[in-house]
Amino acid sequence: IETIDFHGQSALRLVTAAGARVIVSLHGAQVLSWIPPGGEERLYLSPLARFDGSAAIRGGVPVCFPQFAGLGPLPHHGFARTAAWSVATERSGKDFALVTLALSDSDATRALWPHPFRAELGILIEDSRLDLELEVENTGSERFEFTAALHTYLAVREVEQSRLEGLHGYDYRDKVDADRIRRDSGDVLLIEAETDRLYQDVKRPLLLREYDRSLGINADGFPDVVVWNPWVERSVALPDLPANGFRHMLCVEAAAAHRPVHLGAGESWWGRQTLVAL
Ligand code: TA6
Repeated sequence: IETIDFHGQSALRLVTAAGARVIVSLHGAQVLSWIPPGGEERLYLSPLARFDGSAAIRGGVPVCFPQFAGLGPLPHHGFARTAAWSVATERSGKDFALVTLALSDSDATRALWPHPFRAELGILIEDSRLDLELEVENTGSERFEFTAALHTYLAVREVEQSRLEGLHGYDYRDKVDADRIRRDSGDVLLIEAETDRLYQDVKRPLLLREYDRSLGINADGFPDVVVWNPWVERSVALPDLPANGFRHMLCVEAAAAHRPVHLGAGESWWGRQTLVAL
């Protein structure tokens, strides 16, 4: 585990003896690269991503907290992804590397959201697995609620040739169709148009299949799954995504968004997302 400069930002690089590697920026606790043993990048990071702190970084795994998307009055996806996190713990062994980053309330967070809290993101690589665990503790004396997500940008060779399995039969809220509730009826989800869906209470694992590789997507504590691809027109509206960027990414997000999480004084919650390169 070493500290590096990544596009002008302070970041940590984790490496295991088997050759797995991760880069995580302290800006937003955002994982920006994950290469399992074998050498292929499995997260999408936009070549036009901005690293000057003026915006969230387009790609990797933004941490959405304490608000998912526009579900409340806070900035889109909350403030955790644009905050400076600090290193809480670092551990590594023969086969694994683990860091935990932490964010607590400050004048800046309380100006937006008046609650004392401590959030931690644990990042673990072991063999072909990446585990991200978000823990939130209510360190104040009053109850609060939040929504959250790990907004994972998966790298795909060609999104139209990718198949996402495991969502069959689940209800989702369709943001590209006036937030209508629909039920997924296909055996696999194919991305052939703008897609922005919040699937509710999904049993995992999911499987993302490409013609020559697959990815297992598991989660615990995050009941919901968001699937997002901006497709052609919406990509044009995103200045930090190249025109053909949408072809090489698919967001499959672990979320607690359909129902907010309620935390009483002193209580904590955690949710974990596990990716396994296959
Ligand atoms: O999680 C899906 C989503 O909320 C989409 O609606 C889309 O706007 C995306 O996230 C990206 O949001 P951002 O604020 O990073 O541009």
